[in-house]
Amino acid sequence: MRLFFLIVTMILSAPTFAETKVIEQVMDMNVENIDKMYQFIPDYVEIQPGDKVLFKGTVGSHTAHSIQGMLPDGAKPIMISGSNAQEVSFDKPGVYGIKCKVHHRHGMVALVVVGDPSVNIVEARAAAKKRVSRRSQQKMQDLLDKAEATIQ
Ligand SMILES: [Cu+2]
Repeated sequence: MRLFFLIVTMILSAPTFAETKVIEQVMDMNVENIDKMYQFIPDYVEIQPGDKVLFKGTVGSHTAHSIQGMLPDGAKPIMISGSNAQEVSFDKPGVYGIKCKVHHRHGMVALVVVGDPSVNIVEARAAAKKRVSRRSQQKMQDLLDKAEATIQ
């Protein structure tokens, strides 16, 4: 019984640690449709300000770059290339559009939602229409719809 209370006390007093989610860049040459060949998996994550995303597999011609206009004001653009694993901290709330510079024309885009997406979702949607390639457009708008649905 004493041990039980000790454990409960430990759990209750544990500080809440920032979370790290993983986004992996995947290339699958066995699919028939080129739009499924290059992907960020998952292509949508929700985190809280202060949490991190570990970008894995940004090697070869893969990159992970912010899409211009698709990040909150004052946030540092993401620019990763030639790194097997790189962690990025997301401190400012809002939505962050991410693309692989080489394969975004085959739908290689992702969306990171940090806390409240309403901060910049209208601006991000407008920027996506201009900055996201034609073949990634529907996918990015779907990801933005998903983020928008979480707004209370
Ligand atoms: Cu790529």
